[in-house]
Amino acid sequence: MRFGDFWRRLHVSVRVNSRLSLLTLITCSRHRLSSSSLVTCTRHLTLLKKDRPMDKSTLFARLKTQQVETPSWGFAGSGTRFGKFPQPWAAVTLEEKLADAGIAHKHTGILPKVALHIPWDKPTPGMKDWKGVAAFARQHGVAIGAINPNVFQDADYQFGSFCHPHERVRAKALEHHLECVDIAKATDSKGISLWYADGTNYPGQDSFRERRQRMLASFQKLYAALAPDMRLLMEYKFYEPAWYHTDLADWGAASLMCKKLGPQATVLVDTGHHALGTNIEWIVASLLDEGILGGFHFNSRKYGDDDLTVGSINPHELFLIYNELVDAENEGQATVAGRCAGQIAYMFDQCHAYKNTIEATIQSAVAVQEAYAKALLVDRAALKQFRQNCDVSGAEEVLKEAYNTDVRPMLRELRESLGIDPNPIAAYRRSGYAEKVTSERIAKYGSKAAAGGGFQ
Ligand SMILES: [Mn+2]
Repeated sequence: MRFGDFWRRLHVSVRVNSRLSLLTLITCSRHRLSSSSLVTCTRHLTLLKKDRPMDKSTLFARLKTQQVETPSWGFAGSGTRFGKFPQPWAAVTLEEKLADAGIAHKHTGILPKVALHIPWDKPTPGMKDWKGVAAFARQHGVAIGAINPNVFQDADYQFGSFCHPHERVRAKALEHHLECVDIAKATDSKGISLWYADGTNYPGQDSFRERRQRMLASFQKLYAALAPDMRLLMEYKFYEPAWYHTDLADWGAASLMCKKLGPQATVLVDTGHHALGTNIEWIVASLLDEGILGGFHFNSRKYGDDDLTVGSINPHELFLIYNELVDAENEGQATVAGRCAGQIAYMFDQCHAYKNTIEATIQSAVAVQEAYAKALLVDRAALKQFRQNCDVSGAEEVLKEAYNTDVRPMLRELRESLGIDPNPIAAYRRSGYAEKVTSERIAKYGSKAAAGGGFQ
């Protein structure tokens, strides 16, 4: 290190520590804190300067438990509601999607499962059947995750699926769901992930209550077909494609439905499915407290259900969501929230119309690792003490300290300990996989690979 650099760093260090000391002293004196609070203030200051609240081996052990499912459709071509764009590297067949998912897992170590979408995904002739699909996935180092029924594209579903006024359409939707349960059994998947486009577009179009009752009756038949170790992951979304009302619009509607069904029915939070400004971390905390949070679809959004790369728009929100999850995880088996947090199915749900699909998936994996690592670094004892003392700025500073920690060196070390390149994107680019599959797929499909994707 050059002498000038040393003094610049020292100056920054002194300035930062002085500012924090001053803030803490002001906070402590303003609120006339008790001696125990002062101890906490001092401890917090000490933590800011030295060790983190969690020791390294515990931290690494926790980080090694993190797993997220990738969506098969995230490796396919994509576009917008206005058009689909050629992406010559995009996977078309299920074989190609699973192979790509295996590569994303190889470079990150945290993406061991792939969620399927039926009927977008189907066994290729070489796979023969669904057991063959699971075997093929295993050859690529991944397993089959949640099975997603699709009851929003067939013309029969124009006016709904489980909520449709006609019994014939509801029966058709149920039959498709039951087929998905069979696929889950054949592929050793434990989750049926549900999203409905059901809703109305104009006042008076249909009866809200009758639609709700039709939906519940259909769910009850589906629930009865589940294996004992399977779960329903019920997603909600407040609008789109229906513009007047949506039958499962929010976490309250989904929770009420799940409570009527039983413990195998849980709510899935898709981070892109809320009105702008909604406090998602509060929803997460509430669902944890009820023991009914079953899964996540992570993605980023700026305006609507944008399905952008995780962490690209508001990484602080992602951190605050993970902060609630870690808080519950730390309670272990002792509480409803702790038990709930231990069983959550984490998934991405995003489309990549403008990026290389595998690179965007790797970026998402890194984003959730960073958010989880930062949440693990929150000094929960200090946070509790500040909260107890109604010390608002003190509590906020605890979160800021964790959020502003550069966890990238720690994650690079974690990856090296797992035998993974510390920089996954660079390693993926060096591997030549993108060039290889691009030339293979152009040869197979032409330069305009078929685009898939959709809303979910
Ligand atoms: Mn989703």
